[in-house]
This record gives sequence, structure tokens and C-alpha cells, in this order.
Amino acid sequence: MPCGGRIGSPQKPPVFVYLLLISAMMDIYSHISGKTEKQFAILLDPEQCDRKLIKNLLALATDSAVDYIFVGGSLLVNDNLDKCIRLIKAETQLPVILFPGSEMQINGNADAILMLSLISGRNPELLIGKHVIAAPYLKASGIEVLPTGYILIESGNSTTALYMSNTMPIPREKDGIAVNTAMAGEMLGMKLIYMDAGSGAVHPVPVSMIRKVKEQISVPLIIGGGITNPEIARESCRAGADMIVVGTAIEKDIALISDISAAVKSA
Ligand code: 1GP
Repeated sequence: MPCGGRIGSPQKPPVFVYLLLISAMMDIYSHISGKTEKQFAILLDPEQCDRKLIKNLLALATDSAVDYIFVGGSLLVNDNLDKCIRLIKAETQLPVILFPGSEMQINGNADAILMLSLISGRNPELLIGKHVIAAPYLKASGIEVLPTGYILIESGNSTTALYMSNTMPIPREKDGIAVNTAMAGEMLGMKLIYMDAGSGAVHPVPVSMIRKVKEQISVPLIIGGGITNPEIARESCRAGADMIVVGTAIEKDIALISDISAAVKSA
């Protein structure tokens, strides 16, 4: 290219444009681990993926500064996952993260997937077996994989996750077992620890357990299951949860989105 001949100097874009570009290029894990404020994810069950509900719910989620949309379920009886993700993507820019109940719940239209290893259980299929089957499909999909140590905590009722996984949860008063399990997960290289009382749990994960686990790990801690109101969300965050996941309560009353989000963000 010949030198000279340029008329005037090119306008530099303002700094915020660079920041927006950097943010768009960041992967989901960098977003999760880099945020200093507490994060809030809504869990959508593909079985409940009605266009009108999704539209209303996502409008509220965007207005309420929700961080992520999780999609998945322990037991899907319809082949709705792809349709559901397309509906969500048409309505929001929020990142969509798969929270798969089985190796069949892989979809390249999502932004990331929690690669769950059920480290509270002793079912080899859910520790490594299903992952071996899923690995080539995940690679071909190009989706960002988030290695996650998944820990089920006794919840006071028999949840679908518990029944389907054919495992025993960690007893809710056994903080020490939860701490050791989370530490082992991190030492094995898992980038997230997710303690879950299970969808529709009567009792959420106890705050004392959250506090003790958080003291011993350095990767982000996700807490879900049985969070039905802003107080539980706030207390869980104050105890050490970096991200809260709520599904059932919001399915029943989507107005809870803004109250729970406010509680999470002010914790
Ligand atoms: C379940 O943590 C999620 O795996 C959400 O649970 O449906 O009880 O909110 P809820």
C-alpha cells in the first residue's frame, strides 16, 4: 500500500466500544469467574417452553439484570430442547447455558454447557460413563464446555434428580462430606462446583454448608434447588454462593424474578 495520501486522521472509537467488544469476545467461564457481584440464573424446563411464557419471562429477566438462562431437565419426555433454545435466542441476548439431565441434551445453539460429573454419587455412568459418550458430540458442536462438580444435597423430599441418578445425596447436616467432596472436585480440575438440593426441593442447601464449602474452594460456587423467595437467595449469597439458580418458584410466579434478582445483587 502506498504511503501518504491519507486525508485527515481516522476517528478512534470511544473506550466503551472497546469494552463492549472485549465483553462480547469473553467466554462464559471468564464472565462467571470474573464477576465480583453475585449472579442469578433462571432455569427453564424445555417441557414448559411456551412462546408467550418465554417472551414474558425473558423480558422480565432482561429488565431485572438476570445473568444467565439455564436450560435442561432431569427427565424430558418431548423433543423440545432445540425449539426451546431457538425461542429463547429469538427473545434475549442473555447467555444460554445447558444444564443437561442426560447426554441427549446437547445443542450447539446454546452458548455453553455444564459438563456435570455427579461427584456426590457413586454411579460410574454419571461420574464418567455418559461423558465418554457425549465427548465427540460436544466437540463437534463447538459449544463451550464448563467442567462442573455436581453435588446433590438431601432436600427433605425425593427429587427427580435423585431418583433418576440412582444415587444417595449428601446428608444435609454433614457439612464435612460436602466440603471434602467440593475440594476433591476442584483438585480434579473442575472449574465450577454446583451444590443442588434438586428441583422442587422442600429444603434448600443449608447456609452453614454453603459457608464451609466456600471457605475451602476457590472456583465459583453455584447453589440451586428449593430457592423459593428472595430471603433464601440473599442468605445463600451472603454465605458464599457466587451464583443462584431458580426454576420451580419462577415457573409458579414469574414476578419473583425481579425480587430475587434484587436480593442476589444486593447480597
Ligand atoms: C434444580 O437447582 C435447580 O436443579 C433449580 O431448582 O427448581 O427448585 O428452583 P428449583
